[in-house]
Amino acid sequence: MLITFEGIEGSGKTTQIELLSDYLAGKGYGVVKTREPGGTRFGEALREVLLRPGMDVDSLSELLVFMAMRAQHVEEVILPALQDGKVVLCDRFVDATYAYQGYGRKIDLGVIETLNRLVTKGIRPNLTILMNVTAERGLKRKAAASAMDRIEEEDISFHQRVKKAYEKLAKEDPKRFFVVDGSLKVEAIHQVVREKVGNVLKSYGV
Ligand code: T5A
Repeated sequence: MLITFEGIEGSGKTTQIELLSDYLAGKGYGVVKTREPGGTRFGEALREVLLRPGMDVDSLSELLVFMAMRAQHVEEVILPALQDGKVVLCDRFVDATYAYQGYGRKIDLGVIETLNRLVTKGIRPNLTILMNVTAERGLKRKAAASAMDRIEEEDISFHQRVKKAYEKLAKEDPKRFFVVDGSLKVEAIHQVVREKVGNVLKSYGV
């Protein structure tokens, strides 16, 4: 079972993954918590370079590095965990590339589709939880929490395009996406997420 969390910067994905992971582990599920960009030694090393403030990265190069990291992540972490019957909780996955590189950087969506299919070996999330907050709110949270990385430093219109893109992706695939109001309190969001995930696990007989 692959459950992905998506959303703009500071939407609260990481906070919710931590809570959900602890909750599911407490219920006896085997849980693998992972993230993109990163998730492997190779990916975490590239993440640091890719997000370094001030690094000059061309859009196509950025796309290809995200895809290289995903190929390694699928092969080394996600596929083995799924084969082992684990519940995999992944902080960002394929949809982030459509939202950021496709709609944000305006790279052809067909190219992203082809590369995503290649590097994921056809794996698709069973459930995608989209944390929905305004770009202003998300960026304010991030700015209060830590220094901004290279992508977070993009102008507000870029982040607004990414937010709209996520909403569009969710509308196009309503069976897979579950949209959560990310402006609610942390515990209130966790309750909603927990209930949804519980129902989905039940529907898959997990
Ligand atoms: N990227 C990624 C691409 O461009 N293409 C791709 O294909 C992929 C995979 C790094 C960047 O990579 C880009 C997108 C990103 O720009 P990342 O690792 O997800 O992606 O970035 P992070 O910086 O780790 O995470 P985010 O910025 O997205 O933040 P989160 O995880 O959404 O938010 P979180 O939980 O860390 O919370 C942020 C702050 O808000 C508080 C938290 O305590 C924290 O201080 N908070 C709340 N405050 C009030 N109410 C709530 N409900 C709150 N929930 C959290």
